[in-house]
Amino acid sequence: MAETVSESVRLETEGDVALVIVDNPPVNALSWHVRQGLFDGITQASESGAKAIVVICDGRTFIAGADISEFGGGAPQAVGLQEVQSAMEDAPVPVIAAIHGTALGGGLEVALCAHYRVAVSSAKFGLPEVNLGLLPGAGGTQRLPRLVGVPKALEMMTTGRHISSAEALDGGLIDDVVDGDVAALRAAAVAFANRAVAENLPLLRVRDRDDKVAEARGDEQMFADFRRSIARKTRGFLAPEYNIRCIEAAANLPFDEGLKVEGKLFMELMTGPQSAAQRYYFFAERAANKIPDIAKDTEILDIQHVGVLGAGTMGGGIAMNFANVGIPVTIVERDQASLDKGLGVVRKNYERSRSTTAEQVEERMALITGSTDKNDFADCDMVIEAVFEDMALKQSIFRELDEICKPGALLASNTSALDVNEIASVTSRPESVIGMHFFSPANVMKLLENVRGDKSSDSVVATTMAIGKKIKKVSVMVGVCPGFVGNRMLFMRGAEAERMILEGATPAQIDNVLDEFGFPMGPFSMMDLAGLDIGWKEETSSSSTVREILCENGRRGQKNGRGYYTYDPETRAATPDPEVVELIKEFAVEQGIEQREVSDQEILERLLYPMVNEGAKILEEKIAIRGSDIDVVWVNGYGWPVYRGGPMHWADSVGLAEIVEKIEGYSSSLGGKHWELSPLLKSLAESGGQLQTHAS
Ligand code: T1G
Ligand code: NAD
Repeated sequence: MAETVSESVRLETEGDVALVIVDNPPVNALSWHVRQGLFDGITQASESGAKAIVVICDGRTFIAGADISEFGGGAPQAVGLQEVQSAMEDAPVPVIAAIHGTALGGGLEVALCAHYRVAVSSAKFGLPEVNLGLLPGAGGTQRLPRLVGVPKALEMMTTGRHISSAEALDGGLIDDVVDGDVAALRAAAVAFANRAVAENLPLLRVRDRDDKVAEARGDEQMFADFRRSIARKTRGFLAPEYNIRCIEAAANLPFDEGLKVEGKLFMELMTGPQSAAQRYYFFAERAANKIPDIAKDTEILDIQHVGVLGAGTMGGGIAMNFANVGIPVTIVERDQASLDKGLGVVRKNYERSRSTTAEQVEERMALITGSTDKNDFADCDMVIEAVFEDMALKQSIFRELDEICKPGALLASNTSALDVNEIASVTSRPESVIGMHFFSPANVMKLLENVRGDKSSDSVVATTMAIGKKIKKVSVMVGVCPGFVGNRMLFMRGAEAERMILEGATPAQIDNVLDEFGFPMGPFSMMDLAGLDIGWKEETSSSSTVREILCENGRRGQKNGRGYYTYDPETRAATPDPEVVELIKEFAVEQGIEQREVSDQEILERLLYPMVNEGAKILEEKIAIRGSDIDVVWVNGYGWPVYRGGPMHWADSVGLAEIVEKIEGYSSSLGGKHWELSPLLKSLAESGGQLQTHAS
């Protein structure tokens, strides 16, 4: 017989065992009523004469953490997590945590306060707070290393990685694993509880364990080595270092002292801009999945066989995404040589990947069938075109696909900037045509910019979002305009970058400004990586741009070791090249442009404010559904540092009034379309509105 304790927690009994059951969909987050219910439930069960207590959850997962949506405040007063945890740890009878789905963050911290942990074999465990710019603030930094040891705790807490049940059992995090579903878990946990009573097993409090942390006590070298090993990957992020400091405290201080260190560092992060940005971004990525005018029950096409046209830079990577999730792919090239080259690159990429076993390489290669005949697309459910960026070529291709492909097949173009409506207009089924803009390397980059045509059907729109999730991409739906969202804003940044090198800033100076800001690389390193000669033809070159002049001087970028930078043939390290600065200076003189000192602050404003302005125009034109979608595009597709939230969130944090004033200044001093102020930006600045929450 169940007894309700709070709106999301109930008590049940099975013999001598009391079960405290949490039911707070979708992920049993530790909302105030869950904490209150857990505390009241554990207390009641402890006083009920029950000989043991099992904490278990309904739904798809054990507690997946604190309720992030409550961090902004406003939730009703309720007991804190520490009260819940003390009630569990200090209970007079064995407390067993029964885990399925994902025990994450505060959820794992609750489980660490049980005396024993039992899980289903499919369960996952993690302290991913670092991905929210935080650290585990409910004792996890002190209890996890006491169970799994310092090295594992360091790795888990600075990566946020979810580990499997097998790894958790092996590492001492859990005590038993059972195959099956929640019902099997409940039975196993009750049996474990009864055995604990029968065998009078000790009430093990993790906080009392010391052996695992003692191994690292005073071992400064180990911590220094670990810091060095993650320095490059965590550059600019505060939270990883704060997590390490807490684990150092766990190794070197008594439990309660360590808990104080954790509490202090947690609040520093919680009240700082980085975590605010990363928590905003957590919900932004989930919001991007939702297309307001597409009904939840819209038909999703069943994609069992995919076709990819073109096995060049993009085609090969696109095919890998589908093979990686077990979907057969037919990839078609214009001739055998191009096909062999493309498939060769795919195999090499698989063989190079550390996460792919030799057996998996063969499995995935077996799912990719090469051909030079487009008729082999006849029974594909979806075809993605990735041939040269040329409208006439793409239109002739779509005319052919319209003939070849079965009715209802989804026809997508990977164009990076061309008009998807124009491509669709040459077919008899524009409702089946849409843009699916992957990013290079397509098997690595997480972003998928889906480009909705005027006639793309609801089912085609919903299917591209669903298939994006299936191939583990972060999908964002955007409208048709030149360059869509990402490239369109990038063009504005590029225009100012090219202007400033003529005014006296060097390519290295400009790249360093973005490097400091947190981007993986600046515009000039990016151009060198992509190749300076993309779209360049020697016979028509006329020294009319810096890029043409560099190409005319034999500079192609990284591919020939000379571009805006010179590259070490062994290490690929880039060195600023005074010859390039000289070439730019000469061209500036020819253009009558006087060179001057350009400050880093001016460079930052002139690179990022035009992007913000263009983002606002994109919202005005309803090309993006909401401001936060623009941030998801930039974080996942263009390396915008997530601890700054994205260009819209960042602009709001700088202050829109400040940015409007600067844009008006640059517009009158520099001119150019990209400095024409967006009316939306102006009105939001005046009304105190925000870009990140603006829904178009
Ligand atoms: N709080 C509030 N809402 C949450 C949530 C959370 N912790 N986790 C998920 N949701 C919502 C999410 O917004 C979405 O809502 C729905 O649940 C499904 O999520 C004290 C301080 C669990 C692996 O970082 O990693 O504990 O969009 O689409 O792909 O130390 O969600 O449907 O309206 O992601 O199946 C630590 C965060 C918190 C885990 C499921 N915990 N969540 O993935 O579904 S900080 C985390 C996830 C903390 C303590 C600290 C994933 C998931 P909507 P979803 P999914
Ligand atoms: P690429 O030149 O590397 O590859 C294009 C491939 O298409 C070549 O292998 C070519 O042989 C093949 N091809 C050309 N005509 C064909 C035909 N009629 N039938 C079959 N195959 C044919 O180009 P890419 O970089 O892979 O770009 C492909 C598309 O993806 C373009 O629209 C581009 O704008 C877009 N895109 C490129 C990038 C990038 O970073 N390279 C990123 C996103 C989108």
